[in-house]
Amino acid sequence: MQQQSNPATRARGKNVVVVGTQWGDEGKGKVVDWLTDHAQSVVRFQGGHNAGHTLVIKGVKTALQLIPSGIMREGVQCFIGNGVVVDPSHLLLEIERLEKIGLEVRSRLFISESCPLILPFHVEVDKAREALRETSGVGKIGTTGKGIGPAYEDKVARRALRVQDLKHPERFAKKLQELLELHNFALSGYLRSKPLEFQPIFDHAMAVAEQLKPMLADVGYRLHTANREGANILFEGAQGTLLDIDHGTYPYVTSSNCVAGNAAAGSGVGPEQLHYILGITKAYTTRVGSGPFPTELPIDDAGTVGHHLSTVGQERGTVTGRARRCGWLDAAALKRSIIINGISGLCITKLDVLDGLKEIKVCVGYDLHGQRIDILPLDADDIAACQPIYETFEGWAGSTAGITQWDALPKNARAYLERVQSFIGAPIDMVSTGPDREHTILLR
Ligand code: 2SA
Ligand code: MG
Repeated sequence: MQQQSNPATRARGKNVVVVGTQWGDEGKGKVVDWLTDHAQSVVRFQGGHNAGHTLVIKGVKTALQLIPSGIMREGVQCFIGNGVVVDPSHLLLEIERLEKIGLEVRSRLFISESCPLILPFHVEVDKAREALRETSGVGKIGTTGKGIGPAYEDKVARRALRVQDLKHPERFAKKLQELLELHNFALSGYLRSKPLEFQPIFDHAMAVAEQLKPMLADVGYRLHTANREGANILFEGAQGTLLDIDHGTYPYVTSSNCVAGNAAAGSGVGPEQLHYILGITKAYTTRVGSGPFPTELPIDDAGTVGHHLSTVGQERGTVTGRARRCGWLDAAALKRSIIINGISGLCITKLDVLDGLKEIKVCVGYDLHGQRIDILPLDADDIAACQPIYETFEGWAGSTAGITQWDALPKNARAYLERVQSFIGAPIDMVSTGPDREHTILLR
């Protein structure tokens, strides 16, 4: 592979979409932050504060949940698109947290008026449903408990309170009353949880509204105008393709479309504005929450590969602190993601976590009820029944941590990446070899 400079990210007016190709936590935050060198606008288009994007800048770690990673760069404008569900209290807390570390946030954060709101009863419903699934034996989804699913349900049912309602106290009160009645009916009934009161929710929302109002904007139009004036836009995906509501391992998914196509619908620009789709892929696989995971390894026993990935990779949820499940890279699942997203190029992250392993395996297909298939099936029960078929590679002795040149990688690391690239049929354009901005190999 040749080291070059990336034309897709450097030309004026060229926009990049960054999406996770696995079950989230691929390292998107770091890559978005790195790419922001060439972008003037960064947009979130789906999900909510269930996302956790960890950035390490000059050794200092910052975790963002709702605000685009671009906020860490001075002068970059950040947008929360209509496809995002917004918990107004959380948003304010996150703004204040960033201001505490000296960042100017309010003058360069723009929030779409059309975002549905997450309100306290959504959180209660989310938690109560998970508890019910557990006691009834259906099994938990393993949600982050942030109210994401119930908020999207209200959106699709056309009864959600939206950010724009914050500007109209009377309208807000009326809609809130109706929505609260509906959810309290479920909470006090089959969900066997405590119903919530109107007044504290209303008063708190109105207090927060005063602070958020100056940041409300027509996001789609602003992006359109900025792009016409030459700005590069970066669309920052959250979660990952295999958690997508339509294309993921349903029902063990999140409630939004995480795929690249939604960057347009979720921010209010046309699909022709998505010029380059960068898929982020961890050099192995992780998943938090329940659901099938063909290449999963046990992580508890010291000396095993699973334990190595979990501990060396520091695989814990950014939002919930949950231990992530770990396993080998599943290239057959990756093949599916590449097709769904229309990936232009991949960035492989956390390669250095594989340093020191004797052998490295890659899943290149499955045995499903005696039949060989080479791409992830669509039905979660079929995925659960898949026996992975592996190719095995020799590991490498040296460290890849912090390497910035392709040729400086150990020979076996290069062979591993080249094989993955040829199997999935998409180019690897970047390799990340550590958490810091500088730990990056650029290949195109
Ligand atoms: P939800 O809360 O309704 O979106 O949960 C539904 C499923 O989606 C998964 N999910 C995630 N998976 C990976 N990373 C996520 N963000 C945090 C992180 C998660 C955390 O970056 O670490 O801290 O635990 C994320 N958000 C949602 C979730 O596990 C369910 O499987
Ligand atoms: Mg994360």
